[in-house]
Amino acid sequence: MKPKIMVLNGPNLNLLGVRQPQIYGHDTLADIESRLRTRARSHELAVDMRQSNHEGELVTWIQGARTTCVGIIINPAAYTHTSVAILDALLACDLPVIEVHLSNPHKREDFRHRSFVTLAAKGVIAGFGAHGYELALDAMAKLVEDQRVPAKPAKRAGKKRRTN
Ligand code: CA2
Repeated sequence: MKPKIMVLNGPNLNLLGVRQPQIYGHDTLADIESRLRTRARSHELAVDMRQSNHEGELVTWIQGARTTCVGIIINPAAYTHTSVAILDALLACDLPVIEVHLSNPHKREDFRHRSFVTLAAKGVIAGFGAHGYELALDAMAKLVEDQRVPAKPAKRAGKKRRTN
């Protein structure tokens, strides 16, 4: 079985492609999921993409990912700026986490400038619209690969090896 990446989406992202396309673009979550599946295949990975409008459900999914997945990509939407519960679940899951935002929250209202989730994230991808999810998957594939292949031992100084 291919290693699986959990891709989580927070509240209102089910409206993607339907409302406010000037901010969030024309792609629906289903469009994004389909492109992620194709991209995951090229990395020998699988994706499990989910959306919820409920904080507790996202927490439960994060807890479940601990034993079923090798990484989490998350767009926590508005919970980014409010949820200690999601932060704590991500810290406890002991998996690499990448935070994604369609828009660049730093170009928007002040209250969007603070992210609780960033404290648990290896990195953040923001402002590239739906393409950000694919960028996140590429970054996650590299993290997972680097974890799998042990780092090369540092060369020892001193004695030179014979080459003949
Ligand atoms: O830019 C992002 O991806 C956000 O996570 C989106 C959140 C917002 O609260 C964050 O500050 C930044 C809002 C998601 C709402 O999604 C909608 C999609 C289509 C129509 C209406 C809302």
